[in-house]
Amino acid sequence: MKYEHKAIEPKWQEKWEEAGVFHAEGAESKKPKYFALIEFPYPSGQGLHVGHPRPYTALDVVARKRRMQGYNVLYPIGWDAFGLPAENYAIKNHVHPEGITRDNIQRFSRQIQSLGISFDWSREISTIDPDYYKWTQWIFLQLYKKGLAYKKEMNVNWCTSCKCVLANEEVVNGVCERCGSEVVHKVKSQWMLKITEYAQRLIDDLDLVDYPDRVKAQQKNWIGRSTGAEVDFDTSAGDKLTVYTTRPDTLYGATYMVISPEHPYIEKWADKLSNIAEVREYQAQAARKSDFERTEMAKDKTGVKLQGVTAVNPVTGGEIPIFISDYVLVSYGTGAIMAVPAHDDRDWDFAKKFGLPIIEVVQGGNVQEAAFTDCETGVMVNSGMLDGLTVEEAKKKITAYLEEKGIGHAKVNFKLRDWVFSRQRYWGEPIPMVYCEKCGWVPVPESELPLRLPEVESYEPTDTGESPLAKMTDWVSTACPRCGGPAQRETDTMPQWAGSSWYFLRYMDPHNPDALASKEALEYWSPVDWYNGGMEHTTLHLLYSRFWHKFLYDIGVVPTPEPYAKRTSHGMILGENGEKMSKSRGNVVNPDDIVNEYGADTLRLYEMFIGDFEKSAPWSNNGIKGCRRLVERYWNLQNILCGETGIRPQLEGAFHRTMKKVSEDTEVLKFNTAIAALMALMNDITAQGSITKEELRVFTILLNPFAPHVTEEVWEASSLGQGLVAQQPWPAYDEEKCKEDTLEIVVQIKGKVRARLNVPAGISQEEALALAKAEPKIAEEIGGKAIVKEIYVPGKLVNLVVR
Ligand code: ANZ
Ligand code: ZN
Repeated sequence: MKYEHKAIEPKWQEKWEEAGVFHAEGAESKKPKYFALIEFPYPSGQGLHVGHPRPYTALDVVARKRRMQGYNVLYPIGWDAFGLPAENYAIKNHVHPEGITRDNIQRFSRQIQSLGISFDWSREISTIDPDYYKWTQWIFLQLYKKGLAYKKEMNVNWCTSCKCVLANEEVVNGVCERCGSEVVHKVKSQWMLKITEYAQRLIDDLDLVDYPDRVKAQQKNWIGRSTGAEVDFDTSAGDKLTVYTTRPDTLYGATYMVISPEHPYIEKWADKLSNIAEVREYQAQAARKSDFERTEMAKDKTGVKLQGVTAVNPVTGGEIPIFISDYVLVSYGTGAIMAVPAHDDRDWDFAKKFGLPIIEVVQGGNVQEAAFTDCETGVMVNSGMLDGLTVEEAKKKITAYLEEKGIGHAKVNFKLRDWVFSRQRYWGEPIPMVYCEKCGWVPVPESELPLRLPEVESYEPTDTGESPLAKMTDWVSTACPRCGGPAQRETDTMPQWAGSSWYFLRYMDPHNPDALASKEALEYWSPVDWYNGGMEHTTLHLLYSRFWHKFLYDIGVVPTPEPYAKRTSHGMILGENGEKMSKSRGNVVNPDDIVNEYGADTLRLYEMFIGDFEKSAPWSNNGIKGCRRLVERYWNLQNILCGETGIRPQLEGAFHRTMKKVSEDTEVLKFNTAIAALMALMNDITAQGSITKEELRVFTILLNPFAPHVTEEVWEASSLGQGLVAQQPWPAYDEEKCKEDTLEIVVQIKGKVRARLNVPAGISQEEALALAKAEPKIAEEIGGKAIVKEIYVPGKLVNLVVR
């Protein structure tokens, strides 16, 4: 019998689908549930990439194993199908983005199906289906009703190439996360979602979930909670200028103030400022820079002193100057700071450049560090009532003082900003809002959802930043749902992150016309038990979807405060040369070619064997061949079936150890070592020259989650049992039988017994000598002495002769 993957693989894929073995049972199931989730793909024009199957296969191994362990498993697939690439392609080629997207979905489906992933295809969803986005729009309306969606003139990030607004999370190192183009500021009226209202809970509830530390840390960092105080400074203009500081203890050292170039007081004070022209010129310069340029990149501080308005330090009573400088951002704190050049680097640089006084107010200890941690060691000096106090004490005392005087109060601040939720593009969910001159913004009635995307002639984004939908006058003009008068539809659409913020809920009950999912389904399936996805989504998708989920929890739609009980992340698969796979580098491996030449089982094994799951790993054709050999060796076991029964004593230990290893390693992302254990067991079996039916049966079940097709074929051909391998119970190992056979060896020094060691039975001479020398008692005896002779009597004795 020859191993023919091309015949075997499609055969079993069809059988599984026919029998519906991977279809999850409904919420009425009596089994315990298990919900395994991968990030649903964007169906790009490039098709599947060898990077995609890595997480899919990993959770497929888990999902298949869970079914064998008796769980009702939900392992679904769908499409995150709105998005710019299809829209850009459509514009260029004058076709409809939906057509292209549907074609891409078909291609992706076929490719994924060829891998034998046990997805429940009966629950497939797509964010572009009106039946789906009806509920995306519904969630938006609930947010609106609770005051968590609002429209506001905003200084927003504008991608010069995508011609649309970006959320802060989409600006990475100062450029567009998607296309790498320059990001500038633009003032636009935007729909915003109040994610900031959930900032504290998004931090606190990380305690409820099992996420890698690096993911938790990145989320906390992004949310950026800090504690300090707001302090009011009197100004000669009569207005109070309020600052946010994390170091109120340093107030005596505040020798000048800085406000951001966009601070509203500049307009207010315009006629008091003798150098207003210079100030305006500086404002214009700053507007052309991104936040990134203004903060991370600005080594050389710039600014203009306001001539005509000064401030008063509230504790020293001293008059201090006010500057505008672009290192102070309008969007953080109050957009104004008290500058303490002795203890803040940025203020120090600025003070040096502008010749401003520097007063030290903390001595000893690392003050810079104290700004970021709460462990403070310094002592206050030159600080009046605070002198002699530690930083910690001084913070408390000054805050109490400010509160008592009514000129300040303790304050918690977050770096997190509200989520800019509108895009001036066609290919997204229409925002279901109508503007009426009389009534203002009015929501589209829920009974009219979905609000469908109309067909348009041209998808071209406009340079003015208006959505292409704005040109569709007959769609835009409508009647006000409240007063019936003439009104206009919102023409911006939702960002790509909308549909993916709740998709996992739809899988629980994908065809429900009356709710995003039924109460029963939500109760039964929530939360997702294991979610694997990319690190790049930590501050985007993962944060956004946690926010939506918390909101849905608050309004009683979902039963748990957190959507995902456990999150893991995979590393990338690189090209053979160790570089990121890309067309331009010519190092792309197409999974179709691998499936064609070696088979899906080999590809799956290789994806899991390639290295530490959490790290990136370069593709290797030799590695693929090694995995193909494992499949063939397994296939050939059928030829050495013998008449004996059960697991033979000489293999019992090896079998139980492998069962344990595969069971345990697949729970902790060590898929590679699980496969290595199967390879080792294969060696033990072939060394016997034969295999019993029971041995082949157990081996087949253990290998099945990794290589599902070939195992089904061997199971059937060798009549190893009833039904499908996929329906067998997962083998239980016996802890007692996992124990390795050990021997006692005697360790002598110059012929005298000095220690006895328990070692594995099959130990080699090198290992025995190394273990003997590492034994503490022996190591001590040897001390610095030279070993002149080493004798090893296999399985019995080590003798070391020292001088
Ligand atoms: C006085 C001071 C003294 C400060 C000192 C720091 C150290 P985090 O920790 O990131 O929250 N700041 C406040 N608002 C700002 C803005 N809009 N743009 C730029 N910087 C701003 O940072 C808070 C600190 O950053 C605040 O505390 C303020 O400087 C500055 F030894 O006030 B500090
Ligand atoms: Zn109206």
